[in-house]
Amino acid sequence: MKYDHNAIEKKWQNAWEKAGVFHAENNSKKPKYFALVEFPYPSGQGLHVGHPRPYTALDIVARKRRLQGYNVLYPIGWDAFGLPTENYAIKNHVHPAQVTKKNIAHFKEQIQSLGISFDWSREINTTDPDYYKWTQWIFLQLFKKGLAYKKEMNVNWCTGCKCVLANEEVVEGVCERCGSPVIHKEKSQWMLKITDYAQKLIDGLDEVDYPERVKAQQKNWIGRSEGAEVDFQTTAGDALTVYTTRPDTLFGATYMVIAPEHPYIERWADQLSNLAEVRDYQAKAARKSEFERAEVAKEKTGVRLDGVCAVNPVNGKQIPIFISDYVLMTYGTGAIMAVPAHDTRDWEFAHKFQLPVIEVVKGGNVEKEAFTDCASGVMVNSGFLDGLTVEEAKVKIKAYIEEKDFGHKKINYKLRDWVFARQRYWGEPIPIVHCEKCGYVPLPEDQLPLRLPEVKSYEPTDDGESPLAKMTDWVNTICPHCGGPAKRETDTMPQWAGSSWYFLRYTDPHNDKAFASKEALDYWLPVDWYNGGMEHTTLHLLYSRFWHKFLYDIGEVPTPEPYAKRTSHGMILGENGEKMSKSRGNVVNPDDVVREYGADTLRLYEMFIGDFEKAAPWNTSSMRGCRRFIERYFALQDILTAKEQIRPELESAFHKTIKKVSEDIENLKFNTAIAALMSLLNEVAATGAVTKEELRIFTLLLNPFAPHVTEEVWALQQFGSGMACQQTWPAYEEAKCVDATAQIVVQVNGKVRARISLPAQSEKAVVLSAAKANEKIAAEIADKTLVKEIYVPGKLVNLVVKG
Ligand code: ANZ
Ligand code: ZN
Repeated sequence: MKYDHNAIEKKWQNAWEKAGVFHAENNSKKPKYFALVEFPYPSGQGLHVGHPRPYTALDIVARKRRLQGYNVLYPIGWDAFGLPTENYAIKNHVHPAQVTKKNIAHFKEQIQSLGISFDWSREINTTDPDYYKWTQWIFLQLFKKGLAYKKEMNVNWCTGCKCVLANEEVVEGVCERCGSPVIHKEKSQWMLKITDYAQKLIDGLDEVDYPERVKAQQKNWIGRSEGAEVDFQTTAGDALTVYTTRPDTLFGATYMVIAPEHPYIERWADQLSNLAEVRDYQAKAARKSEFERAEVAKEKTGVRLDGVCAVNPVNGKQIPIFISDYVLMTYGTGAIMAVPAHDTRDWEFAHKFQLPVIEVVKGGNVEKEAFTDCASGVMVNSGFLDGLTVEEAKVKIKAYIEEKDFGHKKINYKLRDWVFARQRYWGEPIPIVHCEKCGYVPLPEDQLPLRLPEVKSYEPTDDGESPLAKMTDWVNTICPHCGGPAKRETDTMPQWAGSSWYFLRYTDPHNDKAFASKEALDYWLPVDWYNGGMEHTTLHLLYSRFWHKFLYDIGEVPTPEPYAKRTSHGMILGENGEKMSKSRGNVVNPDDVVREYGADTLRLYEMFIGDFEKAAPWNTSSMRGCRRFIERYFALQDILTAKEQIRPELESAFHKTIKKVSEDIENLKFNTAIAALMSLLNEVAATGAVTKEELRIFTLLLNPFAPHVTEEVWALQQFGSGMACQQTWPAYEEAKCVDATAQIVVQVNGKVRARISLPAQSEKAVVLSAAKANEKIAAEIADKTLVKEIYVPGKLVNLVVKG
C-alpha cells in the first residue's frame, strides 16, 4: 500500500471536526485536563515553523490524555491587539480590525492543516468586544481596589514607536520591538500596582511545577533584597535616608551619593556654593537611560555638593555628599551610603574623587579592589562589631539601628509598577473618564464594553497622544458620577492586557454575564500544563500570575496560581544554525512542508529534531527520515498476518516501548519516544511480518504524534469502533519490560574483541563459556594462559590473559 498524505490528512481533519471529538465538555464525569499553549499574535507573516513545535508537543499530551480517559480542554485563540497590525494598517490605509480578520483567517487555515486537536468551538480573540469587555471589567476591579492609578512619571519613550514602554520592553537602552533608542519623558500614565504582589509572586512559585530556570528568572526579576533604611543627619538640619543591604559596613561609609533627581537638591539649593555645576550635571544625567546609568563598567562621574555634609550615625564623623548618576532615583530611597572598601562602584568612584577607603571586613586587598564577598571575612575597624562575621554583624547592627532609632529593617524589590497605557489606537480602551469635579471615574459596568470608535487615521499625534485624542465627539462625555462634562481616557491598554487572563475565558468562552461562570472555573482550574517561550518568563507569565492572584483575592477564581505546570520549548533555527529570518534567507515555510511531506511528517520531525527545551537547527534530510518512517509504518499493512496476538519474541519489545513512550511524553522527551517507536518498527519489520495486535498497539502509540496516518490505518484495518483518537492508550506490564536477550561485550585484556547475544538473565557460567566459545575470542586466547575472568552481569565479559 502506498502512503499518500494528500489523500489522508484533509479527510481526517474534516472527520474530527464533524464528529466534534476534540470538544471539551463543561459537564463531564471524567477527570479534567487543561492543556495550554501561548496563543499566537496573528501577524501578517503567517505561521512559521517555530509555531508547530509547542502546539504539537501539547497536542501529543492532549491526545494521550484523551486516550487515557480525560475530558481534555486544549484551546486556542488570538492575541490580536498590538503594534505590528496597527503599523500595517497605517501604511496600507486599512482598518486594523480588517487586517486582523484577514491574518486570523490565514493563521487558522495554517494551524488547522497541522491536525492539532484544538477545540475550535472555544476560539477567542482579544480584539473582539465580547472579549475585551471583560479585560476592561478586570481593569475596573483593579481600579476599585486601588491597584490601577494614574501617575505623573518619568517613562521610557520609544522614539520609533512613539509610545511609552514598560521597563521589560527596553532591552539595553533600545526598544525591544523596533530597536529605536528609548529616551525618558514625563508623562501621566495609568499604572498597575504589581509591586503589591511582589512577595506573593515569589511565594507562589513554591506551589507550582515550573522549571528551575523559569523560577529563577522570575525571582530575579522581582529582585527581593533584604537590608535596612538608615538615617544620616545632615548639616542642613534634616536627615538623609539611604537603603543598604550591608548595614554591617556602616563604619566604612566614607561619603554619600544621591541620585541627580533627588528632591533634597531643591531643598538645599540655597546652601550649595556650586549650584550651577550641580544643575549642569542634573541635565546631563536626565538624558541618559537607566540602563546606561546602571552599567557597572562605565566610568564614574559626579559632583560634590559644596555646602552640605552628612554625619555617619555610628561614629559621628562628617562625610561629603555627592550626586552621581550611578545612583537611581527609582530604587530604594534614591540615596546611598558609599562603602568604597566593599562595593565595586563606590571603590571606583572613591578612587576617581580621592575619597578615603576604610576596610571594615578583613579578607581582601582593598588597596587593589573592593572586597565584596560576605560569606567569609571578619569585621574590623568597626567598634562593637569587630570580630564578628558579616552575618552576625548584620543582625547586631540592625538591632542597634532600631534601638538607637536611626533607621529600621527594610525589604526592597527591584520590580516596578506596570505602565499600563499606550498612546496607540489598536488596544483596549481604558474605561475611565476624567471629570474636573470628581477626578477619575470608572465607567459603570453596564456600559462595557467601551468600544473602540472609528477614527480616520491611526497615527499617534506628534506630541505622542493616542489617535483617539483627536475624536472629540468620543472624548467629550458625561461624568457617570455627577453628570457634568467629562473626558474619556484616550490611552489604550498595552499588548499584555488581553493575554493576562485569556486562559480563564477558554473555560466558558461565550458567557455574557461573567468572564466565565464559577462552575466552569471550579471545574477547569488550574491549567494543568502550560507551555510557552522563555521570552515570556518575566513579562506575560508574571503579568498573568499577578492578574490571577488579584482575581483570587477578590474571590473571582478558585486557585491562587493559574498554572500548575509550566514548560518551555527551544527555538527552531535555520539549517545554518542561525535564527530563521528573511534577511538570512533560511526561512522554512510550514505550508511547503505540509504540502510536500504532510502534516504528520512535519509534526513528527518537529518533535524528533532534538531536546524539546533546547534550540535546534532545521535539517531537511532528517525530516525526510521522518517521512520514510511513516511510509514504512504504513507499509506494515502489506505484511500483516492473520495472527491476533503479539508474538512472544516481540512481547518485551512492545511492553518496553509502551512504557518508554508513555513516560517520555510526560517528561518532554518526545525525541526519544519517537526513536523508541522507530526501533520497534525496525524490530517488527525485520521479522517480515506483523500481527494484528502488534499493528494495533503500534498505531495507538504513534497516534498522538502522527494522528492522520494512524486514523487511516485504524480505519483500513477495522481495528475497532470509533476513531483511533477515541480509543484507550495501551498499557504495559512492568514484568514484561525486561529484555528477552542481552547483548554482551567481550573483551580480552580490556580491548573489545566481540559482541555476543544471549538470553537475558543467563547464568554467569553460561555467559563465560559462550564468550570463550566465540570464534574470534577462541582464536585470541588459544595459546595463552587465562589469569582472570571478569563479568559485569548482562553487559560485559573481560578475559585477562598472559603469554
Ligand atoms: C552600602 C553598601 C556596602 C552596599 C556594600 C553594597 C555593598 P540590591 O542588593 O540590589 O538591593 N543602592 C541602594 N539604592 C541604590 C540606588 N537607588 N541606586 C544605586 N545603588 C543603590 O543592592 C542594594 C545596594 O545597592 C545597597 O547596599 C546600596 O549600596 C546600593 F559593601 O549600601 B549598599
Ligand atoms: Zn463628575
